[in-house]
Amino acid sequence: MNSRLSNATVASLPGAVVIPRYDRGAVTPGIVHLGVGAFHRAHQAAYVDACLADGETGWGIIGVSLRSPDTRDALSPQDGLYTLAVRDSAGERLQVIGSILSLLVAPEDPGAVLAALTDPRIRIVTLTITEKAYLRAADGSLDENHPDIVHDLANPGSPKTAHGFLTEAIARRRAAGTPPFTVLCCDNLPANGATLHRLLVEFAKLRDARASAGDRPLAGYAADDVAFPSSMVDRIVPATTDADRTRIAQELGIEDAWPVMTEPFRQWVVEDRFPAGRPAWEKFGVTMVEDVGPFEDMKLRLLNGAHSGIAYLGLLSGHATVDRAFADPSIRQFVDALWAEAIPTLPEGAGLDTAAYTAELAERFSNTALAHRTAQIANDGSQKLPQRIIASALECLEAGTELVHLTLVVAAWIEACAARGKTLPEGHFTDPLDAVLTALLDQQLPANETVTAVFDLAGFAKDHAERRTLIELVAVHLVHLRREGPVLAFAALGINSR
Ligand code: CS2
Repeated sequence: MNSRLSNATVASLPGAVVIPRYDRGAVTPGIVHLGVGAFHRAHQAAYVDACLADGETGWGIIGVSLRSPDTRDALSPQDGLYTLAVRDSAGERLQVIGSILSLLVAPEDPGAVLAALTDPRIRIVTLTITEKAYLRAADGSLDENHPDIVHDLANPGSPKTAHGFLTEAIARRRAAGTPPFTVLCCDNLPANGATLHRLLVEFAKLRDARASAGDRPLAGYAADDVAFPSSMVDRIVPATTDADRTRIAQELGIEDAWPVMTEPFRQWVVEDRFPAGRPAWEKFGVTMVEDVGPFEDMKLRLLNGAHSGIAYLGLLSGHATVDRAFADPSIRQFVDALWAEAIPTLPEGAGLDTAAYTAELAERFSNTALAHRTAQIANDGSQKLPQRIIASALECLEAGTELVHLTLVVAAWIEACAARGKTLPEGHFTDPLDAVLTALLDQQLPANETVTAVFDLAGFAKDHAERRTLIELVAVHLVHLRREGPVLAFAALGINSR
């Protein structure tokens, strides 16, 4: 039986499943995407699929995994096809996405990735590699001592990092007289395009410093001649479970090794700066703007900030999923108060409708069909909290507005980290700082000393005038959490757990 999703079987799927109606064989690659995980496949790949269905042929995607072969192993036998399952209480809608033409695994064959990146048909490189893969040091600059950066500087022809791949490809394209591609960052970082651009130029400078006499310096070219627009991406994408795979296979009548689950909502706001062209994304709901900043801040601080609060306080309260945690009256009240605290930090006059936005978020967080795990969001807190929580907290302190709720999220992160291997399973979530964090938390220092040391390790509020005040506010919550858990921390905020 030909029982796997592929070009050969896609046409035989049940009529309710939406399938690519365009000629995939006529589509040529125009985009290389680094980090071809579930988020990319539920978001950008779906927008590009809509453009291809509309008749564009030059914007197929080559998906690259920077680390694991899992996505390639699942999707290559399926000709890059996979099912997107859009779920809410009304049910599940299935669509097969056809925009990913081929998949590469960087550690297996970095040369093939560089060949794709230097192909003149590639005009855009997009990234969803997660916050930690930008390899920032505690002060936000490029972590020059990271072993992968050291490796990439010594071995430019076989890089491991996004910085190494992009810089080498930019150099090769310039040498070949090929115009540069546009680099579009799609990770949850503030000013994500500018941030990546700055880090990449820092990397190029380090490369230039090691180059032989006669080599053309690259940093100035990367700084001035390559466009790095920013973008705000949004769609909630829980990790696929085996139960999802089984259910989708039953609905399709054939196997899909890696379907992707998501919600109906999606949003993409993109700075419109693509010197080498782009798909007509605006036809399919993408908002093309001059300045993404206000949208990014609103999303990071209201959606992602609340998500982190729900994740850590949810874990400490025994809730495994976002919808369960959000149905807990104490957490719900807390999130409303968190939003009220963060909203005044958002830019005024940018036309943001925060009331409508948070009302919609409340509905999205209540989606019981998603089963979005709190432990999934809890990963990598040291990389996420600066832009989600610390930035707004510092602005509250500067402005002299109320600050008591944002600080509880930081304390809850610390306490949830300490709870692993005790009241939470060992390794329930992970963080790039785990080795040093765990050693510190095992010492069980007083709350104030613990928070100070965590801030040092993670670089939170580094060199900021309000750093000490912020630490003290976080420590008060940590005392409560240690003593009696979220119940006492909430009670101190006037939130009564029933
Ligand atoms: C979440 C995000 O895992 C997390 O940290 O907050 O992945 C969130 O679901 C997306 O940013 C939604 O667009």
